Amino acid sequence: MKKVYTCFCTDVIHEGHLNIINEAKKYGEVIVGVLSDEAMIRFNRFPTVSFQERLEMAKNIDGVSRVIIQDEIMYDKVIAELKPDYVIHGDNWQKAPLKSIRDNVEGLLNTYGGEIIDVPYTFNENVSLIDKKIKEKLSMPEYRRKRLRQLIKLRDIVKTIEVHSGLTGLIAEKTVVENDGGLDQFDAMWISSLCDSTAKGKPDIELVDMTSRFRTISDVTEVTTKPIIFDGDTGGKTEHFVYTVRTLERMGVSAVIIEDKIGLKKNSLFGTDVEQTQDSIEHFCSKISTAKKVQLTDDFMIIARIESLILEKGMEDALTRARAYVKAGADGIMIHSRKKDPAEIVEFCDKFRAEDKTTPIVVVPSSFNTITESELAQHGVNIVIYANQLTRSAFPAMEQTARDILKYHRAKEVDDRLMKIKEIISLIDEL
Ligand code: SPV
Ligand code: MG
Repeated sequence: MKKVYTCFCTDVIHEGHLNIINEAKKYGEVIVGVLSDEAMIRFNRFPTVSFQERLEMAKNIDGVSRVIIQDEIMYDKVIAELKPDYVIHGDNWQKAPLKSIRDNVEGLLNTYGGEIIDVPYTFNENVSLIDKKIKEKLSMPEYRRKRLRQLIKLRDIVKTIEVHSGLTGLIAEKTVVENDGGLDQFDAMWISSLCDSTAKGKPDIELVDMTSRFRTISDVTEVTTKPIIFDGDTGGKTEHFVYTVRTLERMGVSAVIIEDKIGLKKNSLFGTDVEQTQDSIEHFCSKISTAKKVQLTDDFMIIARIESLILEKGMEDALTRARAYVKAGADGIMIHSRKKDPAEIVEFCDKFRAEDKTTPIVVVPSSFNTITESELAQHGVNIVIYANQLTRSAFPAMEQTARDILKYHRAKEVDDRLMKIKEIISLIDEL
């Protein structure tokens, strides 16, 4: 009997999947691959049910003879092992970004005369309602909040991009690219104090108040499902910070990062060009431990950010603080640097990892931007944050458009580089 293979990366079996199985049955024995969590989050969304449950779901479909695990998006391994006569899939993979997967399968099948069967994708009200419901579920606080801890376990490095509005949230949520023979997307979002303030035309000095920062979170959560790391600046007074933690938990934020500075906070990238004061170890530790006590969920993370390298206090000071903050209850450490050379970050990570194998390390490579994600991961980094690149790319583009409209006394000359009106009006999904 011929072998027909299909791969499922879904939390719910709906009529679209059953249609594929029914078609597949016409060609031979049906084998279903269930995509692993690790692979699923690279191009689709985070699973809302466990891998085990997804396996069971596939096993229970009438007409499925065997269920196997597919642990990579691309089919190389699975096709080499199974040598299916046919691979069957919805025809939605004829378009990017899924087309790269279809191309991969086509190339592999061509080597021995296997064939692809494209089944018309089932678009109907019921299927799109199921799809919407899964998304809605992922955006709910109790699902979103715990996802950062899950990602740290699943990913070599959690890729995080800055967002400061619904629109930038949509970019973080929806951008999927074909890269290095695979598909990729961001894992999480960073609500940067710098970009949240800049978007409001304000300096990054804790001037934009928490009510306004929470409003930004709310704008982002309304249109996204990915987990959020909130830039909490210094956390302010401990008596205030405890309330911030409770609110963030309630909103479904996964983590807050607070930096060990006191008094008027200025952006770290000014370094020692401006006056900034580092907090005492004792005081900052007490802020961490007090907040950990009021935290209600096990999911939420309080991450301590060390400014010793920024303020040129030396590596030993940074490491001493890291140890103390972890002991005080910090769920992670962020180490920051404004040097172009990543050497001091790498040195910190290696030394910290030599004595602490598990506490997550976060870095923000705005200045030391030559180091790659895999190099960071090799030095024990768990979360990388691209903290301001979206804002820094948008501003010059908008400014140039404004200049050109003034220059030409009309908008025709700028039109070619603009998003089409049709695209922008259909960018936002309607309920
Ligand atoms: C931010 O994005 O606001 C940060 C990172 O705190 S940095 O600007 O590098 O200090
Ligand atoms: Mg900041």
